[in-house]
Amino acid sequence: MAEAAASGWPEPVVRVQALSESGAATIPERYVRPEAERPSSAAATVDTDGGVNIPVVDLSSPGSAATARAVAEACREWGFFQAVNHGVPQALLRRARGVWRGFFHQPMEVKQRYANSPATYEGYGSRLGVDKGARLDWGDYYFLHVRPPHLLSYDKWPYLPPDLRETTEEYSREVKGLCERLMAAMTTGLGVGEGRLQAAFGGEEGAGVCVRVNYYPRCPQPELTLGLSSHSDPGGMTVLLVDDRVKGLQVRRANAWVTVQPVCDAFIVNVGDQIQVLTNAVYRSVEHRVMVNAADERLSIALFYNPKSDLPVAPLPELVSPERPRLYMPMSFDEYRLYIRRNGPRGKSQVDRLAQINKDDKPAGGSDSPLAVASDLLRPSQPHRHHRKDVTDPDHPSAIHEPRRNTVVDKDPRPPHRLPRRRPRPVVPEPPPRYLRDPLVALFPF
Ligand SMILES: O=C(O)CCC(=O)C(=O)O
Repeated sequence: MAEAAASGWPEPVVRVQALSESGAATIPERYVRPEAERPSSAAATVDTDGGVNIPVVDLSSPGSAATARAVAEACREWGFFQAVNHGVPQALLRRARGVWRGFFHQPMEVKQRYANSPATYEGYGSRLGVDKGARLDWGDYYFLHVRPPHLLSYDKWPYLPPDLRETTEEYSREVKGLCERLMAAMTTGLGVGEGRLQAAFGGEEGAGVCVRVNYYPRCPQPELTLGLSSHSDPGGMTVLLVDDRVKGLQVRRANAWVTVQPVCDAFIVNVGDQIQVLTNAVYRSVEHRVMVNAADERLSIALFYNPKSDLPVAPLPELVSPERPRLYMPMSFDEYRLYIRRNGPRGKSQVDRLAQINKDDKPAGGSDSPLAVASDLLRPSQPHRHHRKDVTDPDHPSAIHEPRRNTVVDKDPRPPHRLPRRRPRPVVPEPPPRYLRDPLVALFPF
């Protein structure tokens, strides 16, 4: 316990791989999901054997109008697609999978040298979030930063297997290049000026890159648990390399979960919350989750491509119109991550909640600065006073275009001359934003 407390976790960390290798026939209670969240629940599962799958997009001519159209359609309709002919060498994909499988197959004491803590999340981990007694996912992971350069620290990268660092570096460089090509295609597909999305990320140099390698050991009761709970990705875009042989990823489609059938050596690309905000919800981040199974372990490598963390992110003005009003306040990725960390992964409710807040009145104090919104949003365990509890339905975007509600003053039945006068508010200097004081936020594992 002393060891766990020193590492910053609220309780001793249990490696899922160790549970799996113990040979127990049942999983501990903490991994059992509530009935409605289980893979076996009544929510329909559409298996790809039935022919439904996320779109497949050929990137062999990444700069062409046809590619831009296909990428845009997939981002609008699904928020997900599989990219083939993406330009990242197959041999590198196999090496990347190989070195990381090699890492997880080392003896536990070797991996434990890289045990992570919630202070940075970098390293070998088995849980996301620090809520004591939280329900846990059936998976271990390795998280590391690649960009910006000041966050890269090779001593947090495993030095065994011997070619892991070099391979991971090459892999991240290549996939970052792919992200830049995808950003260009997404921008053309939106019909906005060249480079607009990339500029909103702080340019190619400003964008952040981090990698999470997910390792899902075999599970004796896969019908009761999840490898990764349902979530949308908070960052910009995710490029995921999955296991070719073992299925597991499920994508939300209306009220069903579509099990993705991986195409050999393709990447799975998905829109994150930041691109949803920038595009004023033209492109949509979509909930997904991971199933585990009893027969096979599974490994996936997620590269998260994020906006520069202190830039305000807001809908591009050219995507805002009277017919499609601005859905989101400006908020930096740092502020947003802090919000997520406080609230924990909750499907898609966070980004939809931001839209709701913008639709309602401005925060108390009359300011619509990002900090005012963020600090109001982030106040722990106090619902936003302007926020309706119901979240918008991600599958019915028109639901988020209702007219603004009237303010309390507008509803006052008395004639205008009898309205009480508002006293000017005293000017109180703002304290430094909480996210700047919180050592965890800049390093949350996305
Ligand atoms: O392992 C997978 O297929 C998905 C991983 C994922 O969603 C993530 O790392 O955010």
